[in-house]
Amino acid sequence: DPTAARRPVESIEVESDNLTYSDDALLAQYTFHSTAVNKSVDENGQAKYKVKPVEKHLEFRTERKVPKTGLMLVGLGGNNGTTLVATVLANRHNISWGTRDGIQTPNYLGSLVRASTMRLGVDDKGDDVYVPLSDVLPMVHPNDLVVGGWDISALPLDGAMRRAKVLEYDLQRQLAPLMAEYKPLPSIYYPTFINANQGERADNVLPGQDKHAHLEQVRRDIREFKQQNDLDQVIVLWTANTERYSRLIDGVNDTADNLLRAIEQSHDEVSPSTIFAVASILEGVPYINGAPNNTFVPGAIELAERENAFIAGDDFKSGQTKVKSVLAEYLVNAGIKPRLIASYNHLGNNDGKNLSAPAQFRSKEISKASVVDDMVASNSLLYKTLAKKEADSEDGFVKGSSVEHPDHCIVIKYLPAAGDDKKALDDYTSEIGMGGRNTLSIYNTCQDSLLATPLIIDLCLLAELMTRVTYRESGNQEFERLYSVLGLLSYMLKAPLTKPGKAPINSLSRQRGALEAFLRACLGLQPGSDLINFTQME
Ligand code: NAI
Ligand code: DG6
Repeated sequence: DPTAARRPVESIEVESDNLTYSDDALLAQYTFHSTAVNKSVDENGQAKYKVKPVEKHLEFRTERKVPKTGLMLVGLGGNNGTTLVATVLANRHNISWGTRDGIQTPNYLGSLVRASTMRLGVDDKGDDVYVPLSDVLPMVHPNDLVVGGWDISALPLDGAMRRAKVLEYDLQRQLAPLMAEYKPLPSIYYPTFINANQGERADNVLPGQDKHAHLEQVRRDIREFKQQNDLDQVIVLWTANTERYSRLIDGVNDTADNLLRAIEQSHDEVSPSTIFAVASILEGVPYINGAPNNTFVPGAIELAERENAFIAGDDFKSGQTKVKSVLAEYLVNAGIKPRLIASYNHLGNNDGKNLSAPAQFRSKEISKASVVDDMVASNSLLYKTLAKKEADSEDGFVKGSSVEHPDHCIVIKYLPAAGDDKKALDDYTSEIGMGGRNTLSIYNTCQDSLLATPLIIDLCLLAELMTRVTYRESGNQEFERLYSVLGLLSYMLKAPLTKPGKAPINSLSRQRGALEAFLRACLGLQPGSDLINFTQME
């Protein structure tokens, strides 16, 4: 029975009236607790807060059958694409390889879902019990993913893996025959969106400049991939070159209908990534943006909402920025005031080569810089609200911000000899007590693609899960899908896309906390709390 085969062993059994098990679903009753705050300022300038605890009664329904899932990568032949396929194949076929340190076995280290645990509760001795995240709800195993996709470079993946220079020779040697079977589909190439230096690898492109024809071709590709591999679900993920920003133009990309018309008219400002996003939305498959491009122009978000489709982005949060989202939070929450954050890195892979032009670098600079904004804004004791004139001044590093901000700069240099081993240096200089200064100097080096690959896996596995969860407020008849923009995937993303008008949350611990709370809610369990542990109350 193929259905049974696709249902992973559920190792957690909840004994509670809050959770009902049926053959095909978990039905959880969940009370969501929040705190409503009304802030005012009295005549003496003193802030006053009126607070009300709020409860919302929800039901979550999670389908238990795990679908046969395909992952289509845009940028399949790049460093991340080839490393992802190689990682899945090495794990699936249990291929070990020799290194100068001995024999290395395959694994999914770096994946939140496959290599991390969460605290489920306490045992009868009061000791914490941890479970792998992958065991909390039925989820796809990455070994079962059917991977395919597009690249503007035709090189089959054995050659593309060699070109990427990420993996050890002995692993490449063993994987080569399996990798050779993967051949990227021709893709959309509009040269103005990526660095001109990428032109030399663009030998696998869809003909012509008719953007509507390109949209239809990508839609056909998704349907055919699904059909040929007998898939129940497909996730499309952009891990192709960083594009320059698309200009936001009223009447072109501001609404869903205007965007569709702009594609019909092959408007210059419609990027390849936006066409992939629109194709995925129209095919009803989740689309995730792993690069900093502003793929999700307002019209694309509106289209996703209208079609009840799932989207998420932007830009994998893999190394330097992940650390920043932890350090900035630590400093600001400790009452220490970061005054200066300088982040440099140099790398020598094709990503670095593409980012060496100003327009592509600018996309990356925006997403890397935004990650401290909410933490800075959270502490008005450290950072003052600026008067309008001050906020608009050109002097500061951040223009137009209404909150005082640390000086923050991002520098990326392309040095080919560094290959995929990115070297990142950060200086965090903060103000401490009584006018003192504290400098933290971070040196972060790793293979960039080996950090990014597990994030791709997590994004795919969690997005798939989120397509199987529906909810309703008590009293409502119909179950609804989650909101189109999957903000719960923020942990993996540098500049989390949110519902228009909602500010992103960049704190890594809050991002992880929200994911854990979601998984627990689907089992009818409240979020974990350490109150008892720390107070030693029985
Ligand atoms: P890469 O340059 O090795 O791979 C990108 C691939 O996309 C290339 O094979 C290129 O031929 C292809 N491509 C370009 N335009 C395309 C199009 N329109 N359609 C299909 N294929 C296209 O880069 P890498 O290192 O794999 O990174 C991929 C993306 O992920 C980049 O945008 C990068 O900025 C982003 N990223 C990477 C992180 C990492 O740690 N490796 C972290 C955060 C983001
Ligand atoms: C150089 O910064 C290249 C980029 O693509 C990064 O490697 C990538 O965005 C990862 O960034 P971070 O800041 O999370 O290490």
